[in-house]
Amino acid sequence: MGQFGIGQGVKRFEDQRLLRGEGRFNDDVNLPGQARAVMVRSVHAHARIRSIDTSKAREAPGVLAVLTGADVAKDGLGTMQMTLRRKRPDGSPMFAPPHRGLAQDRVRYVGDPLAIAVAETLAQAEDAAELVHVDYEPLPSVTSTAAAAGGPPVWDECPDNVSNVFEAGDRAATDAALAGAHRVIRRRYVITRVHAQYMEPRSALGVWDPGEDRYTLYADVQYPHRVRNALAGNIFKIPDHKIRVIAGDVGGGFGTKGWQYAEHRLVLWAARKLRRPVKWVCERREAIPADEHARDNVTEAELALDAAGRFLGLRVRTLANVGAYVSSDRNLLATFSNVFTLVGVYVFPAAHVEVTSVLTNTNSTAPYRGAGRPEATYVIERLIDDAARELGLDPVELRRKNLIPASAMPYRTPLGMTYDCGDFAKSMADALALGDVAGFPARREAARAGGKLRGIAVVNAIERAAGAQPEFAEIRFSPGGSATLLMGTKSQGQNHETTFKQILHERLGLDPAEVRYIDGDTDRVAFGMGTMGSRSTVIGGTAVWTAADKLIAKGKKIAAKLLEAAEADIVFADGRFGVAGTDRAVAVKDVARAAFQPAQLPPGLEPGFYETGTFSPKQDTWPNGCHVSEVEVDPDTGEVTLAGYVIVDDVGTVINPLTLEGQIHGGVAQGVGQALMEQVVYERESGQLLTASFMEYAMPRADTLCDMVIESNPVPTTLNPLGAKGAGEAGTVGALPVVINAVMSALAPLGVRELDMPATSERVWRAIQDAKTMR
Ligand code: MCN
Repeated sequence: MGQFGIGQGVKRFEDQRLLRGEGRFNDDVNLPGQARAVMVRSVHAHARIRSIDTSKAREAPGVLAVLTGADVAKDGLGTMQMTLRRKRPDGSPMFAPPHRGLAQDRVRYVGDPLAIAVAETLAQAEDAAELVHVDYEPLPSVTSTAAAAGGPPVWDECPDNVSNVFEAGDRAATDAALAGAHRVIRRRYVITRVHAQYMEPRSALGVWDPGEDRYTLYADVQYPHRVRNALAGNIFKIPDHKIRVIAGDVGGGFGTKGWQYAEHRLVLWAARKLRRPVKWVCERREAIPADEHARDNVTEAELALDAAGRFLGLRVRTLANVGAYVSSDRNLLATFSNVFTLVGVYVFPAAHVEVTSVLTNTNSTAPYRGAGRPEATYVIERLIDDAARELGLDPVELRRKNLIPASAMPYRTPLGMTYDCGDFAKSMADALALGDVAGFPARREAARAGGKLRGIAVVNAIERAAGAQPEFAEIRFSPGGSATLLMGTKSQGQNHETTFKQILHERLGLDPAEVRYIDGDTDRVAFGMGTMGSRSTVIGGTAVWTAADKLIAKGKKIAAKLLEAAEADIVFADGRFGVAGTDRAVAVKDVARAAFQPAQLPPGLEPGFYETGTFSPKQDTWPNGCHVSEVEVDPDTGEVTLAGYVIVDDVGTVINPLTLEGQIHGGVAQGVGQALMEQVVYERESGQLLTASFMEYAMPRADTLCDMVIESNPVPTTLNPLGAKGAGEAGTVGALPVVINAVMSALAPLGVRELDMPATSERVWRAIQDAKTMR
């Protein structure tokens, strides 16, 4: 409706503030009397702590406190709680050791926090941290996923380093399908470890108010309410109203700005001890050692086909690296929750997947844009291309033959998921046309004439988004008639203010410029689960819709009185309550004002004009899409250049095509980054982190990407009144496989059969040289 309604390409309202440098990021918050904290982190991958000598540090100028794991233990700080009930292969309970905030007897990865130095100034805290002397006894370590089981134990209590095993699908049916198949294609794929590299490194500012005996944490987190609940219930063991968490503007989160970082509890704890605010800000070079990492798995996959090229079964065995600690359920999310999309958009009579989560001397892994879906899509889509190559089939034909038809919706997959709707064949057909796939051979020839190898790939992606967890919205009118929208989700760059104001405008007709937007404050917003799993638009947006519906219902009663008409004759449209068939109407603002004046109200109606909405969907939505990409490879240097990228996606009803495009762009960039260059690398022998700074950790830049053509093939879902599906991760899910498949397509004529990400020029060049010597 109108220029701001659903479906309009509205420019982001928040940009006015952000582009002028008037945002309020966490580091912009500074409080009187604030002290600065610096973390002391392990320099070893694995070591026993013989002793920690803080005496010199404590005597250094300006130092207020130097605290260690022994202090944490003395004060009885708790740990996060796990609710997942996984098992180890022998049936014993999952081994999921939590982090205690500061390591107490052993450090288990490079960067493991073991002390915190607090001083008057940052420089003084840094100096003090350097004076903390740790007497380490180095121990053997293991950082490699493939070598974890059987490597040196990260925890003595878990000698084989296997934390837990997760299974889905039908093992016997899949074994039978593979045994009876015409052909079985077997491959091993490695998905690298990456870091989210948000623009705003993490930070935390802790405050303790002795008058109220209450904590306030300012932090750039994705789920303020759940951070509060965890800190209150698990760490400090106090009622949750004793803690307030405030997240202002957040410069990116991508899944790994989650909820159990040690620094959150440590700054609050130190603030109470010192009776003054304590602030910690992560240095850019500290980020990779300090933050949760992502992905990192090794998969053996088997695809069974009949003689006609129909898929019969899929068997997948994955080793997933969870790092040294499993501090909350979310550390396991990416390892299991989305293996369910391993069968992709294809008909599979049988499938079985087993994920073994292994402990290593590395940072914990956590959900990161896509959280398991890019990994799952990578496996199935690479396997299909590899099968096509091995069997001499056209990869697009092979896909088309096995697609789940739109007529089969809702479709239950052998991994137990029900896709509610989608038209995969149309998305693929549209993408093939947009990407001029038919014209590829000519482009390949032209590239060859210029000494380049050109490759193409077509990939279908599907993801699970916006699952069954509640979300909250409140629409609050003042007696003066102005409106405030309060949301339980937290924007980290996903333009929530714009999106939710559009939905509010669509339903209540309010001018976005006249609506105040609030999120990220547990004192002001009653409830929230937060932003992850591309859930905010679907669930938060429906909560807005629900609250608006309640206001419309109440408004009709008030308007009936104001317009001297029967309630049944009142209709609401375009922000006005009117009497049907007449031009008599009142604006929602006027109804809101009247709602605070008892004399204006029908008898018995409660004054006030504010309503909440809490929506909990019954099941996930299934955003999907087709990605087509082309690359050119320089055979002399191995350099890969992205030459074309087309996406046709189905996120159901599009709320805002402009911001959606931004989300897809960003998501693709993250997928391309991982496919071509990003990687956290540890030295095998020592377990040392080799990629702690941007000198070693390569990030994609503008010239890494190419123009993208993005079109929609929306199939609205009936699972929510908006018809929307999640979108925030869609770009990444398809980008990872399509880029590597395109590189493989370019290299295949040279005989290159295997290549793991990242497709750096060195790796590609080596693959070309190896293929030459094999011939
Ligand atoms: N949208 C739309 N129509 C839809 C769905 C979404 O127009 N049917 C648009 C809206 O503009 C909406 C945005 O896409 O605001 C994202 O919506 P949604 O899919 O609901 O995702 P969330 O808001 O829940 O964001 C989470 C998602 C995830 S899980 C990661 S990781 C991620 C991502 O969003 N992290 C991001 N995008 C990010 N973008 C930025 N800038 N920073 C991050 O940290």
